[in-house]
Amino acid sequence: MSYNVNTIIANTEALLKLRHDETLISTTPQRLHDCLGTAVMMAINENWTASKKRRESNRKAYYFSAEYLMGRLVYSNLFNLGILDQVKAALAQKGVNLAELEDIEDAALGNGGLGRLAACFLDSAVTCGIPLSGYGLRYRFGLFKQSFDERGSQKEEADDWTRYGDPWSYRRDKHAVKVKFADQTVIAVPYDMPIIGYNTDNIGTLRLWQCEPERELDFDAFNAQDYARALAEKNKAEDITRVLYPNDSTYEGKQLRIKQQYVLCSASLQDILRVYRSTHGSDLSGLSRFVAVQLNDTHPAMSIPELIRLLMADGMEFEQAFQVAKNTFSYTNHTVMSEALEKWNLDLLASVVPEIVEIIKKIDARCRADHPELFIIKDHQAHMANLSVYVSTAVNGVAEIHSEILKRDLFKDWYAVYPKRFQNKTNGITPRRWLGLCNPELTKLLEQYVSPGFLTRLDWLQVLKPLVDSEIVEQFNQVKRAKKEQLCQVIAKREGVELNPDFVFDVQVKRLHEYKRQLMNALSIMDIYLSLKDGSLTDFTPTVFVFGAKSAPGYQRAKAIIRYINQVAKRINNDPDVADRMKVVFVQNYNCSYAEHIIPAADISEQISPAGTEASGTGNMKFMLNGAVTLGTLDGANVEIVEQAGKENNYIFGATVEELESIRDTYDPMAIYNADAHIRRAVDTLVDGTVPTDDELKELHHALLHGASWHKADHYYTLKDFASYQAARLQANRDYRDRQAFGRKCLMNVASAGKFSSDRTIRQYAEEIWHV
Ligand code: 26Q
Repeated sequence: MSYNVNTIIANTEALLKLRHDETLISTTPQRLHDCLGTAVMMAINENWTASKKRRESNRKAYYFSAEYLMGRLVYSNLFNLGILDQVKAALAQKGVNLAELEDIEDAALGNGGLGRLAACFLDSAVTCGIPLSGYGLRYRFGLFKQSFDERGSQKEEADDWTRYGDPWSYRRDKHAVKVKFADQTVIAVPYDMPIIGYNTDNIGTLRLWQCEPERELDFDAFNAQDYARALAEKNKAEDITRVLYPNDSTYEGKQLRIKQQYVLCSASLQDILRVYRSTHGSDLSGLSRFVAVQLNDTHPAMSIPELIRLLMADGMEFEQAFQVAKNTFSYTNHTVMSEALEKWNLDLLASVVPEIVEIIKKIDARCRADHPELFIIKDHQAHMANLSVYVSTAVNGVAEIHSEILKRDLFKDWYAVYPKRFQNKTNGITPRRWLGLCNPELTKLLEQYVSPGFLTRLDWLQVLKPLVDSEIVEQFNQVKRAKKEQLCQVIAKREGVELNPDFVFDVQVKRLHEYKRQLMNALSIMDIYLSLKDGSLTDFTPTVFVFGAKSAPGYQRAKAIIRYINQVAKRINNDPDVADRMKVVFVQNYNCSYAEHIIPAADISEQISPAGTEASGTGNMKFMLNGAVTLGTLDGANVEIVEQAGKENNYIFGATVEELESIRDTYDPMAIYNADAHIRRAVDTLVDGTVPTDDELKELHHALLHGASWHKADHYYTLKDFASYQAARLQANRDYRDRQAFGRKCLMNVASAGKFSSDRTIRQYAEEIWHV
């Protein structure tokens, strides 16, 4: 492998001339991106074709996911090809700054953790040479763009991510397939994205389906001058893949969502069967010997009845089709929260995909016959998680504690019958994007102590542990300082807030949800602020508190929390009394690319969900790898992070799962509120005019104070964990001042992050589930 940078630059220039009659200098960042991307696609073309050829007749795994949060591809692709610095230098010579491409939009075809995990897995699989292809949906609009208005309320805007072109995918008309619904038939057209591995000629494929009408225009209606009707069919088809559902924690029983899911399932399976037949012949009974399909949560679970339907249409009996499906699919669960578990009303489902309902009923009957205590259908609803457990080879959670909770709680009855089916696959992150690309400074430092090449052998980082001395810590602290300066510039430009890089950077970035407890963080900040004001808190290291989060547009409580935090920020940032000691900034439109700036600059990583609620978390791993300490609960992968890095190098607080379970019915937040003046003072700022209040903030206040049994109440134990959170947070804040000791903790985290490479995760899937 060696890619010729001169050829890529020359082709970029030729394309700019051909398409726009422009030069590198005269063009826009968007057009430069489009042409540079195309030139890279030309360069990898041969390798891509060869990679597909090599895999043709072998056993393969397929990742089915409704979401892929790819982020910005230009830098990561150049980085993985090993030519980022050369391209940068070559362009610089011609007077062009590659940093201009910071304006290019992310491919945000995902909400958060689950979608980003899918993207990290593709990077790891191709880098490790594991035969894995992705199937998904090509939404016309990705996750909305977020801004805040004067009041600090979230505003959403459509994410027209392909407006200036999408050089990173090719339309493959010849593999388009038909997908039939009760009321319409559409064409699903695949767009293929190359997945460029790191330091390898191997190139994988992400195939994304886009819905189009069978015919572009209804000419009868057109000729009758009924233009609206003439276009109606086209719109109705395109509507299906028009927009990503911006919800990441509560499922919505919407017909359009069923159609999205069914297109993903049906089109992908038709495609897999086409390839299978072309290499293995028309007998589909051996399918599962060559095909393993991983379901990324239940969003693609209709694949199970759809495969059975396709096999039966091919002449197979139900029982045999059932066995083939069972041996083909495996299912990953990403949440234990009941409101996120998909349950489809059978009438609604039948109004869209009637044949699928018939097959689900057969599966339910088979299940109930064998195991009267188990069910797929209950109260006229299809439980997609149960379906996925029943018809699969393996079921896994995404962190040890989560996988245990699945066995003990959510799938207790299933575990009793199928104990061997249940596995754990602790999540991971790709070290290429989340260290090599976003933190070249730290990567370079680490290369001096760990052999170069550690980005594909992340466990090598542990050789650092005995080497950590005052000199390395000093070098690490300098890198951290540089990353903070860079972030300060980004934030000044985008948010108009000036920050001091000498401050502690305390960061919580993730989707906004009550269970993630951004509100607890904000109340704690309020308590710190008021304690600085009244002089009771003197031993405090100046701190910037950074938030980044999108709320689902219809999630009113989450939106109220955003507004409150923005009001808190405004109040604190405008108070000259504390200007030298604290700042609060809630960045707008937090996304993958913003994360790449923020995470390397963090000192403290906030991972503060109540134990048992966050399935894994993956942001926690990104912070760890970039040398932040975790301020967190014993939840999700935090448990394994401190297991690897040591409790002494992190700040763990709060109740354990067992403790929370034991107080579930007796939790009395009012008693805590009455007993603690600090909590009272902080919580009351929601309603007492410290910041502008409103009905929704009053409702939040009410909810915090009423026990978990009341329906409008805090199920997330905010007040329960508050005191221990505040103590741990202030401890970390004081410890920071010993720059050597704190830097050492950070580096011990870096050295312990090897386990959290998605290379390790994907190898475990390959060996323990897919057998590829
Ligand atoms: C479902 C039905 C209808 C509309 C939307 C949805 C939907 C979409 C996305 C439901 C859930 C999601 C996303 C869930 C998610 O991101 N879960 C996170 O997955 C990560 C990767 O495993 C974990 O690290 C996180 O703990 C988990 O919250």
